[in-house]
Amino acid sequence: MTEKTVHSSETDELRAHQELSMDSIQTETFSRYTGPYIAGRVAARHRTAFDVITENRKFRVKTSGALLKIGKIPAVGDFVVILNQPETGTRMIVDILPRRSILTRGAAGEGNTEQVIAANLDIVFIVTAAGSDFNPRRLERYLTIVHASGAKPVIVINKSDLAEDAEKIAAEAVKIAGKVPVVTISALKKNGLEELENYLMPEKTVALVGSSGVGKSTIINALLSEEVQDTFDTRKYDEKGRHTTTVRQLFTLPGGAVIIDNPGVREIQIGSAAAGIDETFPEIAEFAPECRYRNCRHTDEPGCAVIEAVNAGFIPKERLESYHRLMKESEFQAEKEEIGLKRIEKKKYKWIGKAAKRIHEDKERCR
Ligand SMILES: Nc1nc2c(ncn2[C@@H]2O[C@H](COP(=O)(O)OP(=O)(O)OP(=O)(O)O)[C@@H](O)[C@H]2O)c(=O)[nH]1
Ligand SMILES: [Mg+2]
Ligand SMILES: [Zn+2]
Repeated sequence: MTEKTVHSSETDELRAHQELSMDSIQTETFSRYTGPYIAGRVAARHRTAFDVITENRKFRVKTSGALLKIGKIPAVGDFVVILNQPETGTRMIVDILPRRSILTRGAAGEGNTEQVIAANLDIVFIVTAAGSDFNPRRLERYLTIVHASGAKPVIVINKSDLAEDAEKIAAEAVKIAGKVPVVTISALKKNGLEELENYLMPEKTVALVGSSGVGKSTIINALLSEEVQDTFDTRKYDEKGRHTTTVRQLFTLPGGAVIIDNPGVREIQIGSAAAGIDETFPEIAEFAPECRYRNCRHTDEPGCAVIEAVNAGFIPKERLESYHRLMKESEFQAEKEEIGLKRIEKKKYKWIGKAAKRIHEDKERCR
């Protein structure tokens, strides 16, 4: 049988800067597979197929029905196992190796499913631009989802060349950053890139997130010293991005780090990332143990140490307000998810009930 009949539509040569870098943990997990299997990493996701980079090729493949049935959908950054049997025309993803982190956000609009941004990240650059994009409240949202993901956030303030007061903006970011590093750069002028390189260690995976037009793809091009990603001139219009990057893409930097470019998003929902909220508001977490009630919500409870700290000027009022907003949002999301699950359960029982009735009727008829 020829290569053409294989179910993966493309057998590309690897795109520049997309060689596979498996980390040692994944290599070990994969070594349990013997037979016609190959390991790879998901470099891009298309509507129904995935680009997977393997040791020396890139394949466009689908996932097995069995994997879909159990609701396992590969994400960019996932290490996957491909069943590769060219002789029978089979080439598909049959397993996803355990993830060490997963970055998700709440879906915009009505749906109540979380959207996976990427998997197996070590560090996430939360990119903002000095100028009108800068917004501490939005940064808090990003910090929440990154803290909840298991990866470490770094706040990157890009376009320092455009702002006279880049220092002042950085100071604003530091105020809400807690222990999270804040780096100021200009990707266009290639200023401060060496500070980013501190985080781009071999075998580490870094993803860039942030609004459209803040310069994520420009940063990738600057780090690769090559125009691998399209960028779009925001200045010609209104400083707002044009959603230039539409597909998540993974690249390997010369030093061995893997970097993932993401499409910019208009608004960032935190989903049910409650786990990340405490870490995003360390000053609130610090006073909370002093509250009279253990499950104090810091709204109007007597003996609330957090409210006292706000009144005494230790915690800015906006921070507590933002905390409340995010808590409410994550609780709402959790509730929605629970209702969704219950509905599915209900449907399932209804179906089982119907099936049982049918069997019973069949039996009656056979008598
Ligand atoms: N002045 C200045 N412009 C920059 C800098 N970095 C990026 N830009 C410009 O900002 C515009 C948008 O950059 P992109 O890299 O396309 O932004 P993006 O974040 O990838 O946007 P999406 O793909 O839409 O999410 C381009 O015109 C870049 O040249 C910078 O440091 N300084
Ligand atoms: Mg882009
Ligand atoms: Zn309290």
